[in-house]
Amino acid sequence: MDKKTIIYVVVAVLVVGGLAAYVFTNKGQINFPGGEEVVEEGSGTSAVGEQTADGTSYVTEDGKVVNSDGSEVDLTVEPGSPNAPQQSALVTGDVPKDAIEIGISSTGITPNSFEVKSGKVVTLAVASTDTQTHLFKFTDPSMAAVAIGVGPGETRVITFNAPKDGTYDFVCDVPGHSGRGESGTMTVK
Ligand SMILES: [Cu+2]
Repeated sequence: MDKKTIIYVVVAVLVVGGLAAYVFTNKGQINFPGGEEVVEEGSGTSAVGEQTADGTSYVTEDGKVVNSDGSEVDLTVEPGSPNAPQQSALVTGDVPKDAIEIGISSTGITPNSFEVKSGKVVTLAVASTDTQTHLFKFTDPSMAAVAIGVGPGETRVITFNAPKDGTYDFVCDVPGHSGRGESGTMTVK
């Protein structure tokens, strides 16, 4: 090989090698359409926040309970309506670690009083601890949306921001149940 041929070979190797390196490096940077953010439905997290249990409303990073569109839940609307805090699916394993556990049976609601801080995220895990269906709800219209229905032995969860300071009575709304002692009071300070 003369000098000229050697130069051609060296240049050719550099060009091919450079091209290969370029293709190889860019392979890992291909942007797939719509691949910026993956939101798995029912996974407990979304762009707006995290669920305390499967099916509940979301809690934002700054501690606001919101719906999937990011708007704050309304505690005065019909329970189960789109703007209400949503009750969870049936809880079969552990309840969320910060939940206040409330058991309802024909002998009453346990505990029948608890205290929370105004504005703070409150998670109630309501269970029927006997063989009956129970319906936990607050009597004050300002808390009308916070309600949970549970069949025999079932547990469900609901999460909301505690209302303004005051005392809020709750009952089991199944006819005849509050009269036999299924009632209690939430104190907000
Ligand atoms: Cu009841």
